[in-house]
Amino acid sequence: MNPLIQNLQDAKHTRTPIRPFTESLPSFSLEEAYKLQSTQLESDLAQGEQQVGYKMGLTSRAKQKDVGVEEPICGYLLKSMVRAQDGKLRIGALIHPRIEPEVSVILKEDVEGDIPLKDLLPKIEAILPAIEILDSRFENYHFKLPDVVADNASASGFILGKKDLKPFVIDLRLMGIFIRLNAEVVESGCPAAVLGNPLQSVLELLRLLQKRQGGLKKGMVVLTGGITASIPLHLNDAIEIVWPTETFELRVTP
Ligand code: OOG
Ligand code: MG
Repeated sequence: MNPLIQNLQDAKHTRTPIRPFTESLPSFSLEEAYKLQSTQLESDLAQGEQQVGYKMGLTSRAKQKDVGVEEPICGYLLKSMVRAQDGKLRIGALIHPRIEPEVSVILKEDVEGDIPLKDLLPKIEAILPAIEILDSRFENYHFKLPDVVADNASASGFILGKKDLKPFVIDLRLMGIFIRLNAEVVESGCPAAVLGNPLQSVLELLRLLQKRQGGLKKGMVVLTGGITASIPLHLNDAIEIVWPTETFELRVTP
């Protein structure tokens, strides 16, 4: 196995974060990083995993400032990353998890290429509020662009909401949200923070995938990127993420 992939897997399984690759390999490039990401996806699939979609990352200023990286990236989502909305956020197997509110888009048809928004709209099955659970395999979330791409954009898990926002698509950009952590409001924002409109993030993903002769398949989920800065999780934290249409209430457990 590629030694960098081995390092990432060891970090995950031993819950011990590692130093960014670019520290010892300054020439490690974004292109190599995406190749490494594809190799990991292939090996996950070979081990019986199923790909359920893609995630976009670093699509808002808040998130770019979070980690000091200024360009959108993508990663893949596996079936094993799906978490039920059962009121619990289990972090026992994770290194240093964080969560962030996102808009997710579910597709009802295959779609690919550099297309305008009006061509994407009829291919959307649903738009659901979502929570992404991040768990960088790098110490303190310190990394450069190629590191985080090789680490599948810090992907660890996600929870999908229940109420379709598609009927509100005109106002999607303005659907304000806030986050309460242990009864205190710690973040607020609206989906416009993501590239002006989170649906633009899907178009950006399609352009990124086109470079690798790929596209999106019917039924796939796209996480469009964190709307606010992410929130580090600690045992017993009580978290509420409030959307106009639904509230996620979560307790952090082992
Ligand atoms: C990188 C992943 C970024 C987002 O939504 O911007 C991301 C990180 O913050 O560790 O998922
Ligand atoms: Mg995210």
